[in-house]
Amino acid sequence: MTAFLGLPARRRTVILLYPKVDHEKDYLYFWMPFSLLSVAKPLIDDGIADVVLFDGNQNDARAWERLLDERLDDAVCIGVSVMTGGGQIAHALDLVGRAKSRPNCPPVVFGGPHVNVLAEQTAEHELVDAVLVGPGQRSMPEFVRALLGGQRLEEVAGLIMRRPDGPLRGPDNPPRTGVMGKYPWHLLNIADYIRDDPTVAPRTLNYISSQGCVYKCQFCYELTYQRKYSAMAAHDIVEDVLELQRAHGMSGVKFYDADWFVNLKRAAAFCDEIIERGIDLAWAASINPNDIRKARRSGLDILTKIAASGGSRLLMGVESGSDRVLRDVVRKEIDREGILDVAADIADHGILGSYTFIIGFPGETTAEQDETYDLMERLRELTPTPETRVHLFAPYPGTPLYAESLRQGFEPPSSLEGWARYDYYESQTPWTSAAMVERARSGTRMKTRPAASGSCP
Ligand code: B12
Repeated sequence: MTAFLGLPARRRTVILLYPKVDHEKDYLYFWMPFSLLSVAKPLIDDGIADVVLFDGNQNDARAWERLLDERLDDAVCIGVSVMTGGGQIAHALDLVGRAKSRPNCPPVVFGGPHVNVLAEQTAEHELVDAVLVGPGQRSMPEFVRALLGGQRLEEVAGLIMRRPDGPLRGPDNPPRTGVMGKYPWHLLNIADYIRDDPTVAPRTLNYISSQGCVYKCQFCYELTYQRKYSAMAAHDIVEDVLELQRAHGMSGVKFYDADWFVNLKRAAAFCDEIIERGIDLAWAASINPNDIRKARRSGLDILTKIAASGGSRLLMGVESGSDRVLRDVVRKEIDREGILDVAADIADHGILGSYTFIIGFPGETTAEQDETYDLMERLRELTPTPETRVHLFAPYPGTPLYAESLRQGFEPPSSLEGWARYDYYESQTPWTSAAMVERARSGTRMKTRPAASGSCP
């Protein structure tokens, strides 16, 4: 049916590739690639394949060539994770090109946030044999089974594959992810990822305990999850945290969920269990300001629980200081006064607020930008002094503000190669001037160790 099927049955290894992310010079916070840990887990748990995981943030191209020397003969496929921006696509194409130049290269399948929004365009690239749209927990085992002859390719959820007579498409891959947690840590050298994070603890690791988000921020990729939310139970997170403590001496955990507090009962149960079991842990997580207001409305004193259980920092996208932008452009479901109120509450509990802003929304006026910088100053009057980080608005495909940006004259790349050059640190829109970029950079003030230039979201 296709050249892929009929791979020698002895091939039993899936190579997973997380390409390097280019960041500020000497950026330290490269964290474990949970995208691929999530994809690897069912392959291993269900005995479908052995997995090797190559993290380009920890290993260079020579290490990749060595891995190919050793494992390519045995590989059933190479799975690549890419997000838009950050140079990942360029690194992916370089490393996949090296694999493809070898005669024994198996099919290469791309997945991840970029694929989830620009699947067709990605699938057109000559180095890409197939793409899998959506969460990989379900699609990747099906794809590997199909390559090994146990399933038909057209049954693989989320599949798009180029063929001479038009693309082959599998059924939709639903956005709810299901399985999470108890990640296959043995695929990584965990010690390489432990960071001395001044806002959390000297031995901090990252962790993902949920996927999806229920809010509607108009610039955000999470909308592609269609507001479907999957999350681990509180007790399972605690058990995983304890395992990382026991095995690796981890003293702090930084949750990188899109919004760790979507399920407030889960958040409260996590805090309670940490307190009741006397677990010595510092932790940080992402939060939407409305989560705190929801907790208040239901009589849940979530901030006290967070502080009492070692929660040291809350990361919150504030986005703008202008009520018009918050309401009409971002749809943040909160106004400037509401944000100040929530931020004051966070500070009053002794928790470090880390607030991110976006400058350069389509249609945003200079006066509205001034309001954003003014809000930053107001927030910095709080104690403990919050961190602030300013991002330049970059239109990300698949979001409502991307469509709006096109209407206002933004010209997007038209190929995977074009997206490979999409640099999020530089202005991407015709309405963002060099002066705006300079001013945005001066708004970022983060707490980093002296040795660590570069700041961490
Ligand atoms: C950690 C993180 C980073 C880390 C990098 C990761 C690392 N290991 O070091 C850092 C901090 C470096 C980073 C940087 C950036 N990031 Co980032 N990051 C994240 C974050 C917070 C978590 C990623 C994660 O682990 N998710 C959990 C996993 C399980 O989900 P996942 O990655 O989506 O993977 C699932 C599916 O996509 C799919 N899948 C993924 N890979 C593969 C591969 C195959 C083969 C298959 C089949 C399936 C598959 O299956 C997985 C399981 O369901 C996400 C937001 C989020 N919570 O997801 C943003 C996110 C991925 N980042 C994003 C972006 C845009 C960036 C930046 C480019 C810009 C920015 N705004 O921050 C920068 C790069 C800076 C630069 N130099 O330009 C966007 C991507 C949007 C897009 N269209 O691609 C996200 C989604 C945030 C957002 N809401 O906008 N990031």
